[in-house]
Order: sequence, then C-alpha cells, then structure tokens
Amino acid sequence: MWVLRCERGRQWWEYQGALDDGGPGADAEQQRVRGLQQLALREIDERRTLYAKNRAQQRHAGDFVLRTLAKYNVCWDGNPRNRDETDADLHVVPAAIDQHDPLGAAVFRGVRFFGSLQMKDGHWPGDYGGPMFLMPFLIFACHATHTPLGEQHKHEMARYIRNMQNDEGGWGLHIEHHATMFGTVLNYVALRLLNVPADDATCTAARSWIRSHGGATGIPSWGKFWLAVLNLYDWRGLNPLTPEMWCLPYWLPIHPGRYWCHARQVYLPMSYIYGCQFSVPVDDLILSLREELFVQPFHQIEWSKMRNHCCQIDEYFKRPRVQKLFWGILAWYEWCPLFAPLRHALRRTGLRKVIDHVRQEDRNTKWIDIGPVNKVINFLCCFVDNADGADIELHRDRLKDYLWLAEDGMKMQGYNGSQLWDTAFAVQAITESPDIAAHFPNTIAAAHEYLDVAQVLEDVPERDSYYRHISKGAWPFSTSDHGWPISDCSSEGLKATLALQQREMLALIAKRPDAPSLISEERLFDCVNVILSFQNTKWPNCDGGWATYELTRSFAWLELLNPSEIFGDIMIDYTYVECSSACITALVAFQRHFPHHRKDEIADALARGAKFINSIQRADGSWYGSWAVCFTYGTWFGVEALVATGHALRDGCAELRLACEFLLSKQNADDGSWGESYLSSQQREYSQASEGQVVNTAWALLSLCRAEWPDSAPLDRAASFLLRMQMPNGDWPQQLISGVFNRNCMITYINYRCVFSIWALGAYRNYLAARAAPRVE
Ligand code: LAN
Repeated sequence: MWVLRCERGRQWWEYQGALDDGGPGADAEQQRVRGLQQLALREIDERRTLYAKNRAQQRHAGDFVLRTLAKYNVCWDGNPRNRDETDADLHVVPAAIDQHDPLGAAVFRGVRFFGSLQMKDGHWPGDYGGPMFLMPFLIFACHATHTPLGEQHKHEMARYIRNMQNDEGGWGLHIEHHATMFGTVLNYVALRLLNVPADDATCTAARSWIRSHGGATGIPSWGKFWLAVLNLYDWRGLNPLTPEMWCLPYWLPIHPGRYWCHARQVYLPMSYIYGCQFSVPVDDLILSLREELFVQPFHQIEWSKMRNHCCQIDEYFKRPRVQKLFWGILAWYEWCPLFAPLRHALRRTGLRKVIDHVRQEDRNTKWIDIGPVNKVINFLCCFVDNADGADIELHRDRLKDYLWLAEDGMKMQGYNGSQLWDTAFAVQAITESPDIAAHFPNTIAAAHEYLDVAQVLEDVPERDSYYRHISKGAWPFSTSDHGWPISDCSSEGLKATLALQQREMLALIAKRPDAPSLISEERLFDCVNVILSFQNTKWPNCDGGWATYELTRSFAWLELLNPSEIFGDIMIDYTYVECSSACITALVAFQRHFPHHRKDEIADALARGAKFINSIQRADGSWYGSWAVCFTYGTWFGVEALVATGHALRDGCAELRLACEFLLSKQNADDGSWGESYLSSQQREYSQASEGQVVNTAWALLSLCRAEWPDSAPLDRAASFLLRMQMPNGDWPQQLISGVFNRNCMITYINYRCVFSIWALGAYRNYLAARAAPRVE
C-alpha cells in the first residue's frame, strides 16, 4: 500500500508492500487499522478502474488517493488534531447555521472537509501535476545516472502515461493539450525506458503519430537536448548552449545572470552538459529507438540542418531572424576547426564557472533545486562531473519530493509542491468567516505553525556572486528547504500571518494545549523589507510593478533570443498584476497593524504600485492573469489592488466599474457561473469554456463582493452555482485545469476548487451582512 509521508512541508509517497492480514499476533487496534486500510484500498482501486475506463472524466483526476486515505485516516501523516475525539462536537454544523444560513452551512461543510485533508505539519498537500514533459526528463536522468526507480514507481508512472494518451495517440505539452511532437516523443521514450515493448498498443499508436508528423527530428529544443543525452540525437543538431556566455561581463543586457531565474537555472546546467557533450553509451534499446523514432535512417540525417527545425504543431514562439543569426555565429564558433584552440582554452573556464553555480544552487535548495527541469539536469551534471561524488545520493533522495500519486497514476509535479501557497490562501479563505473559523481551532493553529516553519530566515551565502536577490523574511511557494523567495508568496504569507495574529484568531490559537509561539514582529518587518525590495523602480525597469522572484534585470527585447519554441515570455522577470496586487494588498494590511513602520516608504510604494495596476488594465476593464486561467483570475487581483488603495464604486471609480462590467459581461446566463478556457492564456483573448467552472465563478464572485457591486442579483446567482456544485461531503468537483505558466503550459491547482469556493461564499455572506447592517460613516 502507498503511504503519504510528510515532514516540515516535505511530502513524498512511499510504497510499503502489499497489505497482509496482520497475522495471528495482531492486536485489536492493528486489526482495526488493517480493516480500514482494506476499505481504502478497495475504494482506491474502484476509482482507478472507473478513471481508466471513463475517458470523459479523464484529465480531471481529483486527488482521490489522498482523499480516500484521509477519509479512512490511514496511511498518511494527516493532522491528527483535526480528528481529535474531544473536538467531535465542534465539527457538527450548529443548528442555527444549518437551518437559517445556507451560505454559512456551505462554508462550514467546506472547511470541515478541507480541514480533514491538512497534514500534521499544518500544510495542505495536493497534486501539482499537469505538464506532460517533466516525468520523462526524470526517467531519462535516472537512466543516465543508473538510478533505479523501483518496480512500484515504474508501474504507477507507466499507468499515468497510458492514462494521459489522447485520442490522437499522442501527448501534448500538458494534460488537456492536443498531441505535440514534444509530448509524444518524450512520453514514448519514457514508456520504452519503463520496459514497455515497442509492439504494445500504446506505443504503436504513438509511433504512428510521430512518424506521420515527420519523425523526432522536429522535436523542440528541450527535447533535442534530452535526446542528445540519450544518444538519440546528434549534438550538432542543437543550437549551441555555450557555457562561455557565463564569463561575459554582467553589464551586458544579454548576460545570463539577468535572465528570469527559471530560464537561467535551466540553461545553466544544460550548458554544462552541452559543453561536455555527454551522451549515454549506445545499447540495444537505444539502437532500436533510433529506428522507431525517425522516418529516415539515423546515420543519414543531416544534423546541422536540424538546429532550427521544429514540428509546426509544437511551435508557439517562432524564432525571429536575429535569433537564427545569433545561433549561426555560435555554431560557427562551436564547430569550426579554426576556433578549436581558442574554444579549448575558454571552455575550461566556462565549465568550471557553470558547475560551481550548479553546485551552489544545489546547496542553497538542499538538492531540491528551483524547479523540476533544473532538478534533474543538475543531478546529471553532478553525475557527469563526478559519478562517485557525495552529492549523488543527496540528489537521489530529493527526487521523490517531486512525485505525486493520484488515481491517474504517478506523475512529476511542476515544483516540490505548492505547500505555502495553498496554506496561505486556505488561511485567508477560512478567516474570511471568523465565526465559522472558531469551530476549527486545530486547523487554524496547525496552519499557523506551517506559516512559521516555512518562512525563509536567511539570505543565501555569497548571494551577489551567484546573482541572487535577498531572501531573508520571504515566504517561498513550497517549503523553507527550497527557499527561493517570491514576491507574491511572501505577500500571501504575510497576509495570512496577519489574519491569524489578530485578536479573534489569536484567542483560538492560544487556547490549544500546545499553543504555538507567534511569528515575531521582527520577522514580519523582514518580510516587508523583502516586499519593498522587490518593487521595480530603477533601470532597466521603473514601472512600479512587482515581478516574481527578483527585480527585472534586463529588457523585453531579450525575448527575441528566447530559445524555446514552446514557451512565451521566459527570458526576463516581467512585472505582473498578480504579484503587484499581492504586494500592494499585503503592504496595506501591514500598515493597518503597524502604522509607523517605514511609513513613508510604504506610502510611496503603494502610490507607484497603484499607478502600475491602472496602467496595465485593458481597455475592456480586465487584467490578463499570467499564472492561472486567466482574465477572471487577473481581474480579481486588479480589483483587490484598486480597493486596497482606496478606490470605491460609491466614489464613482471608473476603473472599478469597468472591471465589474467586464466580469458581468462574461457571466453565463443559464446558471450564473463563469467558465474560462485555458485558450484565454494562450491567445490572450477571453475564451469561454464549455461549462461553468467553480474556480472562475469564485474569483468573479470575490471580485464583485470586494468592489461592493450594488446590484446583488448577479452575485446571488453566482453563489447559488457554488452551492449547487458542492458535493454532499463538502468537497467540490475537480474541473478543467486552472493554472498556467509561460502562456502556453497548464498546471493543476487541485486545492483551488475548495479554497476559492470557501473564500467566495464567505465573502458573499459578509457582503450580504454589510448591506443588511446600517452604514456607519
Ligand atoms: C510557478 C508556481 C507559482 C507561481 C505563482 C506564485 C502562483 C505566481 O504568482 C508567480 C510565479 C510562480 C512562482 C511560478 C513560476 C513558474 C513555475 C515555477 C510555476 C508555474 C511552477 C512551475 C513553473 C516552472 C517554470 C516550470 C518549469 C518549466 C520551465 C519553463 C523552466
């Protein structure tokens, strides 16, 4: 049976062998647990069969392995205090709410259910899958580094890949995407490395898709890189990832130290492997794959002509001419014998610098690394540099942090989890209804503990030489071990902490027998310091907005050199409505608690920030959201920022009115819902989904409540939709994929369906209460 383990936010799935009957020596308690495990196992198996059979339900896996373990309270490190017998009566919907307050009752049932999923360290776990290119990379890296995956893991991984194959016979960039060369070739090779034979039906269908679309020569550049590592592509077929670029002077706008940290941290280890031109030895499987993947004989392929060749179906960002010119020059330097002596001399220096930066990133993140892509390439770099090094095992140990098990199988996640992010939102959602939160003191206290352990308390060592911003006081997206600071995660973490460290909630937390210590004022001040330091006010960007992990360090024209055909806007850290709004609202909340701390600086930051938010509002009143789908998400942040900086409809604020009118124009007439498709993100134009979506409806309802839209009728219809969609156990259904990055790739936020429904219903309940109460001016 699989067990979900957890430690200070770190979460991983472990296989503990088949269930036995406990044997004759088992005592009553052991037998009771065994019985529950059997029930859970049976339910999980049924779910899986249903899932694999029902194509319509596919791609909407709803974390039912976790939910089932939580329901029977077995095989997972859940929050035992949420199940405290003595608190059982606390969790019964009070009659007054149940009978007279349907909104309150829905919030209550939502919190009760969602609280039952909390881990013992106070964070909310969940499936952070979605992208279809990550697990193949991990499987390739394990193959190259002789890292065994284990039979159970391999079984679940193959199950996942099979479940995700679409009707065309291929795989896309993410679970809801049409087939692409990238997704199909990567998952095909991954299956073959998992010992699936070439004549298996899944493989045959995939192979015919690949071959009828021109073969694997047209795979996008990140795929070319991994195929070259596997000896399935020639290094001459890649545009050069010249490690010497790292030795350029930093003042050049194209210095890699100025890229968006994710692009930087991916191209860094790639350039090391490229610089060494490392490939695994050829064996029978590789020889066979060379025949399976290509339409022409492998040895007749003219590799140097493939550098800019990309299957049209995959191409989201088309290489501009100047980029091809740039690559042409680097390829000349790379392959022309004339330059060989110069290259040898420079390469040594380049490689030494690059591997030093790779190792520093490993140490800074305790071998988790900033994301799934650099995680496995850094691992490979360490192996290539020294296969017996002490860090090999440290890397191996952190692979499991990225793997998640659900009813669709085992997948690699987009990060080592979204622990802090989900917890910070959960806290804000629950504390929106303080009277209901009062029934869940254990949930609240545990969440506070997680906020406490997740904050980053130190800067990384020698941060300037490694192009790192300050981190001290920030909150990360996942865990403090990961530790990369993020502007909006810091802000959501700060808002959540402030929401808990106010009188009503403090009283709740302090009542617990093991009452946690509070997060000190000093630490809140450090967080504010980070938030202020993230605002863009100087060269090369003075728009007053906030980017993600760092300041914007170069110019948008660098995007002309974006080497990846499949992602947009990856080269620099741009300023976003989400990050900016989160920072603005956090500073406003902070100001309310500490009116004298850095008063003028904060006022200044808020004034510039508000101007930035105004400047990026679109003519139709909406904001484009970059990290979830899409205009409903962005507009929620836009509205929150406007309201926080003192704009109000009753004062005739035109921007706010326009934003609300935009939202209302997208409400579905039949059921009062909102439903936005991921195509909005890709195409940057609003695109309706086929059905109303819980999360879009919640964002729209939250926005209209915050703006205090005077006509309650559309809000009422939205709330009714959320009530109708709630399931009897208090959960909401998992619908379309709702997260996104780099315009083109989608990612699952499994907790949004609960968090935002609870939050929006709570906000609507407050909105109604405020209207019923006489206005105090
Ligand atoms: C994330 C996840 C969190 C997300 C928010 C905090 C929600 C956002 O408001 C700011 C950006 C951020 C931090 C973000 C950036 C891009 C990430 C790291 C991801 C979407 C998770 C996975 C993605 C990463 C880039 C995936 C690997 C792919 C590459 C192109 C390198």
